[in-house]
Amino acid sequence: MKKITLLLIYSLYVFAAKAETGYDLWLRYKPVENKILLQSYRKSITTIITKGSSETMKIANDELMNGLSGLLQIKINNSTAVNRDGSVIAGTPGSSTLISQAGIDGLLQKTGEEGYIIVTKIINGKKCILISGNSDKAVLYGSFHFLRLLQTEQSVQHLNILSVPRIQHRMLNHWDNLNRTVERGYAGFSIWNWHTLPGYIDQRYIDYARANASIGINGTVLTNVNADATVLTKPYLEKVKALADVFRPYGIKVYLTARFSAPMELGRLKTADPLNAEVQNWWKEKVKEIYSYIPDFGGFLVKANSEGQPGPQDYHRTHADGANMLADAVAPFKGIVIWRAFVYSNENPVDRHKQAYDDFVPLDGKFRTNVMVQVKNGAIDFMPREPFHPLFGAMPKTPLMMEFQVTQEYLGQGTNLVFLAPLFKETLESDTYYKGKGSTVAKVIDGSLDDHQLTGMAGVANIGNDINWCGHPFAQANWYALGRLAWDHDLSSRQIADEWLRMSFTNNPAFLQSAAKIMLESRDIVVQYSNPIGLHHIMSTGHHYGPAPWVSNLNRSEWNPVYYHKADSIGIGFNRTGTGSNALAQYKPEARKQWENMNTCEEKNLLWFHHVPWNFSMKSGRNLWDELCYQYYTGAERVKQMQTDWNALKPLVDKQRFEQVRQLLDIQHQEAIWWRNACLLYFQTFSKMPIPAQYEKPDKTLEYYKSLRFPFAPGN
Ligand code: BDP
Repeated sequence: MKKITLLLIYSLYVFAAKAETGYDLWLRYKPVENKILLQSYRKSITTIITKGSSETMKIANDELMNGLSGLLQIKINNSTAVNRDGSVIAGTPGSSTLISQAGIDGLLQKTGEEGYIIVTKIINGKKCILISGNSDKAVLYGSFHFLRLLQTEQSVQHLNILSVPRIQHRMLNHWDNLNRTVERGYAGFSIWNWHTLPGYIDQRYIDYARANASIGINGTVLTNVNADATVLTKPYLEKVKALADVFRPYGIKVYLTARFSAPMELGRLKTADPLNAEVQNWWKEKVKEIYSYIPDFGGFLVKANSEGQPGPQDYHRTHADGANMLADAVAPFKGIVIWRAFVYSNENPVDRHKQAYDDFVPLDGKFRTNVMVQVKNGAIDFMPREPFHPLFGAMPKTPLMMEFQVTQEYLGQGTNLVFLAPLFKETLESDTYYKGKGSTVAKVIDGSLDDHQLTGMAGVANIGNDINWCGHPFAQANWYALGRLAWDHDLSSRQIADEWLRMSFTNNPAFLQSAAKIMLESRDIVVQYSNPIGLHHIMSTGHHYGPAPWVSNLNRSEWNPVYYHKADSIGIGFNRTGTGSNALAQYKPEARKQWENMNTCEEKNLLWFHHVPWNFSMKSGRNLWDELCYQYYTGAERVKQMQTDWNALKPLVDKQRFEQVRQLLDIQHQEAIWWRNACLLYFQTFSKMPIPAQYEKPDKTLEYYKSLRFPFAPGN
């Protein structure tokens, strides 16, 4: 009896001691918890045979060795020949005769450059597992997939996996400045320490590359879209080269943001006009210089003529003129240009929702073949909920790249637990109807609808130098989700949440059930307590932290929240129908149908498209005002439920991460109440209707909420 108690105390002690910082992300390789599975894994996996001498293959080998010895808690040996059951053979047909003679040529014809297979085969009479593809990088991807099978406790008995990425360019966009601040970053400072580069290679750069490779990310834009031309100077290119050299064996290419006026700022030219020969030449020379440092440089990401950035329109040229000039410069080196469609102008009185479409649709067919136009998921700006951007399906001749925001600028920043896969999926699964039913946004961006080979998906990174990379322990899941969906947009949010939880915490079924529920509901919850029923952009201005629907004094009209909600004595919402801005006309008639009639419009987007009377009768039977109250109160209440659910998981989570999430959920609950109270008190000044009696009344005044200031809010 005494012995059992001691054992129990001992195991509790060990558990408590294993506080985790989160630095290891989803690559922890903790011992397999399920003892029966562990035994079967140990039988199925005994030896590793990796073939090929490249750095990439060495990385794959080390990952398999480290991963398997961590997971299986036995010594795994490297070997060169198959002489026992359980050999894991990793390599390409070019590097390994074991692979080239294994009868898998047919399969490898289907995997392209980056796809891979993981199959069970009998070789020399022994049961083996083959991880193979047509490049070393593909083998590395396959190795991470194989490890994931064990991390998530899948069987490895009869493997028959073939996996090919749906999207060619799977990228992170860092909005990192050269002074190490991160625009819209909530996880500390930039991980790029420009000052100590190129001499000092932080272990983090390597770990970053490894984490990205594990989820198939193959490109990274190192610098902010609000670009600084300094990064194109020699000393900085030497630093960029150092990073590119670290990332290359992990299959990751480096890209930079190009400041359009760089020829003037660095080259002392009088103009940056893209049709000017001297300007064109300056870029050609600059590009040559870049490739002399980084022979596989990916290309440029450009924000032009948007929010004060310079661009071709400064010279009365089009976005295509600007993009093509850069495209011609990088084309000889096989580089690409990613030109952003996030443009709007305060001189243009047209609904901001419509401006990018108006600017870009006439340019369809005018871009060089190495240009992609990068479009945000929605037409306004990464809102908690947005209808899909009308450009998807409207530029069939141009490869459109998806831009999601992984950093939570508008979804609770660093303090809220919000899993973004449901948001990403909502956009990807939206039907544009542009080639009939089933013309989803996913099929536009994966090139399948218009037969584009050049395809891409990017996420604005949420990574900083915080010990756990992303600030909120659950924010790592959004980095993970971006990579997984860029590889395969058919994966469900549940599957991604489940994988990430198993690898980042535990395979314990009780934990998984409850934690997955928290994650999967979290995005709906943040919408409910911040921007329900299609409200948008009512965050505080500048830093975007918290609510400020009352702001109306900024000189750019579309930077004022009142521009978006248009509350008045009659109702609330932005009329984007034919009697209003008619942004709806930018969608195909069948897509429009779900929104155009106020009485049948899907309610989650109602106030996005309609100015709706306060007494309008909603599907619930409540009038609009009461429904607004219901949504705000329910959202805040559901955060309480998240807290209760999380607290119940205490015995199953290490102390450090349990406490971090617990405290952050407390903050989130306070913030949800702040959103609820501030918005309802403010909108009530228009509706003049009471908050229904069953709800507890706000304990502070509207004046109090209006007086709040956050001069040092992060990310600004
Ligand atoms: C907005 C951000 C701003 C970015 C801009 C962009 O508030 O910081 O520069 O998007 O995407 O959401 O260019």
